[in-house]
Amino acid sequence: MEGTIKRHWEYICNRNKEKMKILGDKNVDSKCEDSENKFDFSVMSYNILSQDLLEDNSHLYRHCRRPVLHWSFRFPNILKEIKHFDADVLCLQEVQEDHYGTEIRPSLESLGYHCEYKMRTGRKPDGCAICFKHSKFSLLSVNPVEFFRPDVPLLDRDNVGLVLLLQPRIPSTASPALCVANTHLLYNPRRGDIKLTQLAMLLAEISSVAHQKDGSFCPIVMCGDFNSVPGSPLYSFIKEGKLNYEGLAIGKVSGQEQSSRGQRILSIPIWPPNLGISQNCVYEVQQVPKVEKTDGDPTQTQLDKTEVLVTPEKLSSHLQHHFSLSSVYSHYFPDTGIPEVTTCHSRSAITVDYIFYSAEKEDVAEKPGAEVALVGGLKLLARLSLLTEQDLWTVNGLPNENNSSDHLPLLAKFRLEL
Ligand code: KL2
Repeated sequence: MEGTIKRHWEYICNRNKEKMKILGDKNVDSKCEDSENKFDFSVMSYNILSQDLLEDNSHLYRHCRRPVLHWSFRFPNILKEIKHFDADVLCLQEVQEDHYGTEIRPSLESLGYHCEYKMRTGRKPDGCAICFKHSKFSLLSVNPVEFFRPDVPLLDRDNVGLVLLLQPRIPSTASPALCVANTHLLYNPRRGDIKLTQLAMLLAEISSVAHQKDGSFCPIVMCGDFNSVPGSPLYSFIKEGKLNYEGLAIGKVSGQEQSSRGQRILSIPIWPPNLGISQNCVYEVQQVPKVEKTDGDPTQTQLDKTEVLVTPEKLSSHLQHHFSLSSVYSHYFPDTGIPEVTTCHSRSAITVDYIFYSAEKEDVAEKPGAEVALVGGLKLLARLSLLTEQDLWTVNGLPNENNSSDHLPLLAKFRLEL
């Protein structure tokens, strides 16, 4: 019998417990640990492998026993997994529209989820869904992002993102909102130029959605299949908040492929000005800021929202973003250095899926020089361990009898301290 493969919860020890205690002594009493002052929630990111894509790329699944590839076999397994892990927020990719309407959405609704969906543009009828437990959150806004732009020749691909603003349901305490983003970036390993631009568009939308009245950002969780590997320039850009892409070959951006022979290097800038997104990954607004009346408070002269003044673009090969994002996973097993994998089929076994989050300040390493804005922080409490490629081949790779996608679900438990 084909075995199931054990994944366990890794509880993240709090390196800063002592620091927290001191803070706690000063600011709050021991009630710090009480439920009134924190909001815990869990997030799953899962590429569920759309049946159309499975059939279009059937050469990737020749190692699989035929019956495990049928949707009628796969969906009950996927649903069982979702039900078992019972995450408060689901970020699903490769959600096929017909299956979403007839099975996925109704099933998730009966499990207590509210579901939002953004279908890819063009002919491929799959997309990204974000579903959340009614009991944990209410919906503040739904913000779909289309990466296809008829006026920007570079952006001729049909990938999408979805950004929700959620209000944690907390009795009698004010809580900031939570911004949850989900995406599935372009697969094509050679087109790092498009992938980076898609990412910049998602970050711009997150900036605009997560932006709060006081100029800071609410806590952010950004999930998805980024079709980029750990340590790649695209990945480093997310984590570091900056990237100098001078001289970088477009096929090197995502790290999926080794050879960059004969490849173009990224142009400077990567995307044209008419996209309306700055090199800092925020929306540009083609207007001068309103200067406050003469008696105005000087701090009020800042621009509304995340709008920035359009200055003549310096031809600089530097990208930035304003968030300080950490990855739930560390991508290598600490004892052996063996890579974790999130997807495994006959062509590759790599990490391409991530849960990024805005970590609370104590968790963030000092980043001198980085222009990081004030972002609401989350504490990572736990994650569901990933597996090695070798682990997965002991159960015949993916999909198999029990794991019905070619990706594994990623899961994290977070705490929002109030
Ligand atoms: O890598 V993925 O699988 O995140 O699991 O994202 C894409 C690929 C997904 C959506 O485009 O379809 C898969 N070779 C391998 N996989 C492909 C190919 C391809 N040529 N085209 C699409 N996908």
